[in-house]
Amino acid sequence: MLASVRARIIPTRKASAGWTAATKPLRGQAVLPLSVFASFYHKPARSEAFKRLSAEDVNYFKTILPSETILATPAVGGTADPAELDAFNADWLNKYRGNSQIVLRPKSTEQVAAILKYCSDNRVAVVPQGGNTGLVGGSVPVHDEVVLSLRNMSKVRSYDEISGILVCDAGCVLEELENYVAERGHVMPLDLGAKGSCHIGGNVATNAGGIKLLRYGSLHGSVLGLEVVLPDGTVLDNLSTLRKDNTGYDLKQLFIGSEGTLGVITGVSVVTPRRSEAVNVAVLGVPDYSSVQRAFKLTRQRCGEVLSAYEFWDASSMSAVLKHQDLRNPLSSEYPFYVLIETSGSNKDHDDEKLGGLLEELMEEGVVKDGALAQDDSQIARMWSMREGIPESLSKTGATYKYDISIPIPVLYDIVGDIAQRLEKANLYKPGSTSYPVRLVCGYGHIGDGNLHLNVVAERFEDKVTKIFEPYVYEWVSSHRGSISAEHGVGLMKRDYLGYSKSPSMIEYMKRIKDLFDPNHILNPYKVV
Ligand code: FAD
Ligand code: 2HG
Ligand code: ZN
Repeated sequence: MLASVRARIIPTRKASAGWTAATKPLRGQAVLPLSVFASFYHKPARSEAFKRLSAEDVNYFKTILPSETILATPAVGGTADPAELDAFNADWLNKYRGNSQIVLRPKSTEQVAAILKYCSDNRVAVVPQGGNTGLVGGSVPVHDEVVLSLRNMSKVRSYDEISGILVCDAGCVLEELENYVAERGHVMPLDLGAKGSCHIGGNVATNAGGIKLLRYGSLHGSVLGLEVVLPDGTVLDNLSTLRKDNTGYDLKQLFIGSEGTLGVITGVSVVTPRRSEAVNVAVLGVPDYSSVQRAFKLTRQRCGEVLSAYEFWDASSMSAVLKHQDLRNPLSSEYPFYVLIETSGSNKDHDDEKLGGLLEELMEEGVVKDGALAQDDSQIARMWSMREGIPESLSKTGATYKYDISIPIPVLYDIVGDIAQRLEKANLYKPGSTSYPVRLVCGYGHIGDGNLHLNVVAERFEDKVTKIFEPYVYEWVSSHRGSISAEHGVGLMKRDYLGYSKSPSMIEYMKRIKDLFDPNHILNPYKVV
């Protein structure tokens, strides 16, 4: 029999509109002091090619921007308390930390263009920032770069209810867009746990994947056009709303996933699919990883055209969620693995029959030990909160090391046990014990896309722990011809490891593209290439 769900839903996480909005909405974690960050990651030396900001530069910014959109500390002639900039200098993981003395929040594309032209002419380094939910240290300054926040550019420009094509500013928060299109019978083609804070511009800049990729594909397919300001102030107006356009090179593709290194995205045109009439979600208890795979194969066979998500997580991930979220296990006992299946179709009876049949078959074959089928929208939301609440729950457990890898599904989970063993051998971890530096090793992710999130939670970020995974994880991924970044990007974290997933000639051409768009290398320096 299928159990019912009684867990409580996590309240919707909303982004606040104030200056401190950058990292706070997702969790109430304090931003740590600068000294804590200094030792545990390799900070490239500051390039002396970049100008050190002075009051003169800030005075120039005052001529092109309204004063309320400039946050500058006394170090550069402003009046802001340096603590006000903490949320822009520290990333969501509290792992990377810059020392910027100024945040600019332009309200229009023209203002972005004027800022970038000045910065390029004067060799002032700039880091574009969206919701600051990135997980690879790409969204925060490394040293004293100007933070260019898109937070003030958050208007829907147009929406065509026939085609479902949305054109909006890059600073629109994903969840707000989701609500906007939902009222018109559509959905955004991507969804992720950070939706309450991340911006559509940040999503495009990172080519975010998330939980709907299995159904709607990547942003390389759903983004129809972009408006991008290049480092010299040129506005590339490629804000097309056409599904088909083969007039030469498709330049927008270069900016999708460019992580703020080639241009600042100011506008996005994206196609939004119709909302499905019938959505079903089930959470299953699975005895081992090979059954997770068998269940996936059968799910695709039985639910093919209505399958919209297939996610998994292990028992350690579940323990963190149950400890830190106001949620209860919908199943009657604990299992080594959990799978979440979502179907979205147009005929409820048809989908119910398909999913019900699949679940019975999975149970009969012993592939699945227990299952819970959501009975209404609030149970669906609670089940998703369980999966989406994993990163936040792990952050509440301690300092979280994250590896976001793509490799063939059959060996995807092996790395989790492998890393746990290496940590145990080094006397840094003992499962279930809290007296070791490492508290938890877990794996979860978008198994339908061949994407695992290996997370290791420790007391703190420190070299002796990092040394266990780096470069080991990257070597391991490379030996399986996988990707060292399936969806989170390269940022600062992986820039020295790019060679594990890209050939020297690919990296050389990436550098040439960077030189072409940003000859002075002012945009998001020290990151990606
Ligand atoms: P930021 O973090 O502010 O910036 C990310 C990068 O993009 C930086 O390099 C920045 O310079 C650049 N950038 C931002 N805005 C612009 C712009 N307008 N123009 C040019 N460059 C820009 N990621 C996934 O792929 N899938 C997931 O399922 C997922 N889930 C997550 C869940 C949680 C709880 C958290 C905290 C993060 C998750 N992420 C996920 C990572 C992150 O949310 C995404 O990478 C997201 O797309 C970043 O958007 P953002 O607006 O916060 O960008
Ligand atoms: C997810 O799928 C995100 O939940 C975050 O991509 C993954 O935190 C992570 O490792
Ligand atoms: Zn993910």
